[in-house]
Amino acid sequence: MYICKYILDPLSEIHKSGFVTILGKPNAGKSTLLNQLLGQKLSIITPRAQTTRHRIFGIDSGDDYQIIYSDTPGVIRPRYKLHERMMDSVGTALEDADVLVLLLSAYETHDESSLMDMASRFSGPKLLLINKIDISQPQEVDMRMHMATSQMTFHENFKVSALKGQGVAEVKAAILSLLPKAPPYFDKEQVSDRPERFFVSEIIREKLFLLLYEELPYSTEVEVVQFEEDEEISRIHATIHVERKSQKGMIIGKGGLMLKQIGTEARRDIEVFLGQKVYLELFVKVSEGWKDNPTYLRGFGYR
Ligand SMILES: Nc1nc2c(ncn2[C@@H]2O[C@H](COP(=O)(O)OP(=O)(O)OP(=O)(O)O)[C@@H](O)[C@H]2O)c(=O)[nH]1
Ligand SMILES: [Mg+2]
Repeated sequence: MYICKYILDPLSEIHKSGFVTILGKPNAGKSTLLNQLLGQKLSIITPRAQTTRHRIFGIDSGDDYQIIYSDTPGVIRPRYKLHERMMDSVGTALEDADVLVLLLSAYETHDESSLMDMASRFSGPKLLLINKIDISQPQEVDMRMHMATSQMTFHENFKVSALKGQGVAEVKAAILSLLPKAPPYFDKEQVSDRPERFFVSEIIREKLFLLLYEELPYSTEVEVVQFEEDEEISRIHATIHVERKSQKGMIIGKGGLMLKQIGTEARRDIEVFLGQKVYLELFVKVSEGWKDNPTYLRGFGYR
């Protein structure tokens, strides 16, 4: 997505705005960091890798600033067209960025060579965050920091716990100091570029990732097919797409129990998100091989 940057107006003399991309491997804590920076739950979070599949704007506005964060999918080597689309969205988020936040987990180890290559190609200011310090050995944290700083130059380095919020205020202060002078790009009340129905589908997907076993969540996609809001209640119909027929029964579960649990837990969170009562109906549909099918992927919002 190309974002047209505003022509400066007199306001921009005192107002700062910019795009900040959070980059890292799956599970590093990018979505946790975004939510912590925003002070609200926008992105879904699960202990499983590859939870985030889309670039998501999280917008933090103050009187004289607007920070537009991009949460991004974790950097992986693509195995399906789905992954290719996910990595394309990471590439675009890097192209648009004024500031890059590179988030490395001190707790897990990955092959980070492609991630470090991407980060080193970014020519703007970079912040290095070593995350999960609450559960990591100090030597491990220092080693990760040394490994990254020996490969490229960062404007500033931080040791953080995105989960506990440790060090996050300092990161925001550093971001504010690096933002260019510009007027706001979005309405100051806006928290994301995505509509409510996108977050509704994400909440359902979060429950699939939390409740389903092994590789099954990776075969699922959620599509909100009907979303009607009135003053009293939101009526939502969503389809859970699976790749193969055999997976359909596993999602529905014995006596429909699994689907019921997914629905109950999702509805509870959607009610909190929308601030009103929700009637949620879930269907399961086989969309053979959707992860490698451009038509399905387009329909699910992967461009
Ligand atoms: N202990 C601890 N756990 C964390 C911290 N940050 C994130 N986590 C946990 O790490 C897991 C992954 O967090 P996410 O925020 O979903 O990670 P992500 O980088 O967005 O992952 P993908 O979307 O898969 O790329 C979750 O179980 C989080 O609760 C942290 O600072 N400390
Ligand atoms: Mg994420």
